[in-house]
Amino acid sequence: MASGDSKIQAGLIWLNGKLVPQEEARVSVLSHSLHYGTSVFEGIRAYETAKGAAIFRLKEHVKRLFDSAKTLFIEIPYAPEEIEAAIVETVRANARRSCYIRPLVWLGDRTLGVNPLPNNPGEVMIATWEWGAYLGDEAIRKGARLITSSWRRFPGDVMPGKAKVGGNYVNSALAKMEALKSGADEAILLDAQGYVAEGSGENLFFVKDGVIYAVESSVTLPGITRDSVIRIARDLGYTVEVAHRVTRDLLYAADEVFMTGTAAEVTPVSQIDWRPIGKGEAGEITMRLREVYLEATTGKRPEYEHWLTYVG
Ligand code: PPE
Repeated sequence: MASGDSKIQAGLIWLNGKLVPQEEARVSVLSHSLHYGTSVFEGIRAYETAKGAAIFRLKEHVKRLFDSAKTLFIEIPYAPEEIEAAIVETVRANARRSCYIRPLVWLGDRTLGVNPLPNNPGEVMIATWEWGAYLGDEAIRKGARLITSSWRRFPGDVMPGKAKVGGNYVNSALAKMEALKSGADEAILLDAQGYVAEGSGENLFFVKDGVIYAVESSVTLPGITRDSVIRIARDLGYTVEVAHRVTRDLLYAADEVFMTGTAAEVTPVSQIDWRPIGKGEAGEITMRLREVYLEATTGKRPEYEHWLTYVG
């Protein structure tokens, strides 16, 4: 998102209990997490609705943040309800109609050396900024071009892939840079056995003969968008199966492929490893799911309103 001289415009940032201007939201250069990647985070979106900004699946994201922190023995010095309230407060304070929300928990400068214990409690910040189409507007219109990365997604006994740990994203960043430098938009990471795991920041789905398959591997992040899209697809009457041990050639032969993520929302895929998927354009079922997903996030679908937290 930020490139060249541009800078993220986060306005007021919630830092350890107080809202402060972005310029004042500073951390120690001796933070354990800066040195070793021992942070945990979330990515959430707020959408503009007829009743003002609403945060999509806030509770589920905050729950995952606490689960991630537990994995690293990081103590979050607030209750989940306090973090939820702080997120609402941050969106409200910045008068955002819609935005991306990044809660981050990290270890401060009480200890260095690999052992982070007992560098607790963690520090907490919540920042918001405007973030458009994750893979660009063209990827939404024409479909994203993916390559299979030479970087594998780490197995669960190497890194905790079910947790959103900062250090995990070195793996994602390597795959993403490889994709961009190869002229593609995004990377597919295979797991250690060579089966499809996910994108660098998205879960993967494919459609074959009218059935929707959610790609699953033991190292796939349990995506909240993925869960929402499975629910929506079933409610629309589609058959959705969870597909394990998906090889890349299964994706090449699919009628449609798409990716889901908080940032990516529902993004169609037009090419994988330079092979057109289906007609080589955004798929019909994909775009139907995208449409209903965006209706759900923007409060146009009463049946999914329980997923929204109005900022007020
Ligand atoms: N897999 C990975 C590796 C991942 O990072 C994400 C989210 C997902 C799947 C989808 O999860 P969910 O957002 O709960 O549906 N990626 C976040 C990070 C994006 C970034 O560049 O930073 C996101 O979409 O917020």
